[in-house]
Amino acid sequence: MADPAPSITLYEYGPSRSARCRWTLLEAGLPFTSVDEGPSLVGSERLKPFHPLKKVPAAEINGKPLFESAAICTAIADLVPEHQLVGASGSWARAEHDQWVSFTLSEMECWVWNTDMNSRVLPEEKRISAHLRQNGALFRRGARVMDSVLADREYLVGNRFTITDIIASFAVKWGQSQGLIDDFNHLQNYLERLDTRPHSTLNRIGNFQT
Ligand SMILES: N[C@@H](CCC(=O)N[C@@H](CS)C(=O)NCC(=O)O)C(=O)O
Repeated sequence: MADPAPSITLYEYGPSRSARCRWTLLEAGLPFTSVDEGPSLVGSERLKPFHPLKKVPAAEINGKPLFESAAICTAIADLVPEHQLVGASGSWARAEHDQWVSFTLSEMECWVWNTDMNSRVLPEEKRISAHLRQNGALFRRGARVMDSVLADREYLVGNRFTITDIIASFAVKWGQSQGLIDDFNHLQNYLERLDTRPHSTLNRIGNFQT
């Protein structure tokens, strides 16, 4: 008898990083319950059992809470190994997945997030604008690496679509929304290529409000 489908609840808000998890769930073909109450969900007590900072995304998978978008996407992909959405644990493809996820979050996404925080998310009196230009330069330093890697391949791991591309493309798209990849043609083509996938959530990015 086939295993029962896992029970999955995704706490999400449309344009947030939860879009990564929604896209992964759709690629995985897994049923899930969505809790999306708009921006009021972010920071609400409803999230406390699932995220210690009451952020989105958060998930409950088979009764267990999980936070951090990349961790949620990877856990979902591991539930459906037949879809080959991520390399198996212990494989070199998995090491490359971990490499690109870390690179995306620590060399690219943190800079555009800091810019958004200090230009539109935080209340005006809490914003610090002194390093906005530096944020852009540091994002571009990481993006240039990814752009050159994508010069001769279509996807980041194993030259096939995986959730690594879901995680990375969200940060690339975020950089595009800040005007930071205008001269990176391979990254622009990468976004266009990924956005042709029927389940792409790339068009959700932007317009984040808290
Ligand atoms: N590294 C986390 C970031 C989570 C995060 O900062 N989420 C934003 C929405 S995209 C949020 O909930 N912000 C509210 C806040 O910072 O208090 C992830 O990838 O899941």
